[in-house]
Amino acid sequence: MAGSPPRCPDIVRAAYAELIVTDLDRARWFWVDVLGFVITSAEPDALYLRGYDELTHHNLILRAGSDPALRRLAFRARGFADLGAAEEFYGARGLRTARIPAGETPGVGEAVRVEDPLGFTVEFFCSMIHPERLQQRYDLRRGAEIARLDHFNIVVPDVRAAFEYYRSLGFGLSETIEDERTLYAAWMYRKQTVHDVAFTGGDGPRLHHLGFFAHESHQVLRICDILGSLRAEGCIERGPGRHGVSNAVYVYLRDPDGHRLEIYTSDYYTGDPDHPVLRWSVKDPRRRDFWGNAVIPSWYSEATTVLDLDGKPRPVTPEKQTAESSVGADGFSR
Ligand code: XXG
Ligand code: FE2
Repeated sequence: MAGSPPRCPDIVRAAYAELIVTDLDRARWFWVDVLGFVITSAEPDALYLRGYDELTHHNLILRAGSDPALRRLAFRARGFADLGAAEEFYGARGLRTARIPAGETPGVGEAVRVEDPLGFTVEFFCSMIHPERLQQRYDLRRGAEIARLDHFNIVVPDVRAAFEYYRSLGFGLSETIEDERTLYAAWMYRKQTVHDVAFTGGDGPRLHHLGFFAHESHQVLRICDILGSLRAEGCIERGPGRHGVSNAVYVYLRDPDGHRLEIYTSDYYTGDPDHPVLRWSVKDPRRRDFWGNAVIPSWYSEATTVLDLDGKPRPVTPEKQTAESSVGADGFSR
């Protein structure tokens, strides 16, 4: 209809990501043998992985390639009409979109891929096959007993612009780190948890980490013990600890290509329509670790290159705002 605003896709949740890894056997060792992801299907150059609670085909694709990168982030949309809504929403902003036929990605129905205003390649799909349920196959569980994907954390040069864009996509805001002048970080959701997406200020677009849910904090500790026993303690980058923001228990790991992931558990429900925002002062030493432990500098500065719709690396724009690490009080800057 003439004059009506472009429709907005109804997003259900953060669903999966595709990472480029430089040695698929080494990546399989880390993600499957050590962390405990389940292989739903395998191709000579790709693995399709999920957690034990995930009822759909995959949460993560690992694809062999020459340089480590993020190929795309994928959100589940509610229905088929939302694919058209995504084309309208991004097309109206002059951004590239592409229709992807059903089955081009194993297990996934027809989809729409876009280059979003922040420079990320994002997919919207509304159907994915349901393989065998593994929730009660306790006999199969290994490693961190990953349950499912929880969230994406992306590095952006302008956190407020990222917040405004995701708000226009219908995301709710759960928590922030800020001062009177600057929004340093924000956590936003569609499913009823603290977040599906969060923003870290820095040179971007880059992927900061993929957050995977485990059911209990002992799984966070156990994966650290396993990595220590394997003399792979160098994969532990930050934590274990309890976050201030989200109240979750966490550890950040780096895979053999340097991609960062988080094992994350015990955050909280955000589904009430009047859910109140929790705003942390950037000067609060408990905001990123409730026990006041320092954030290692690499956590703020290192991140994964992102690819455009054609698979080419995206150039990064330098951080526009004051860096949180230069004003924060989390121990690193103490
Ligand atoms: O998932 C998260 C995080 O974005 O990875 C980081 C929840 C909280 C935090 S923070 O470091 O701010 O406590
Ligand atoms: Fe996270």
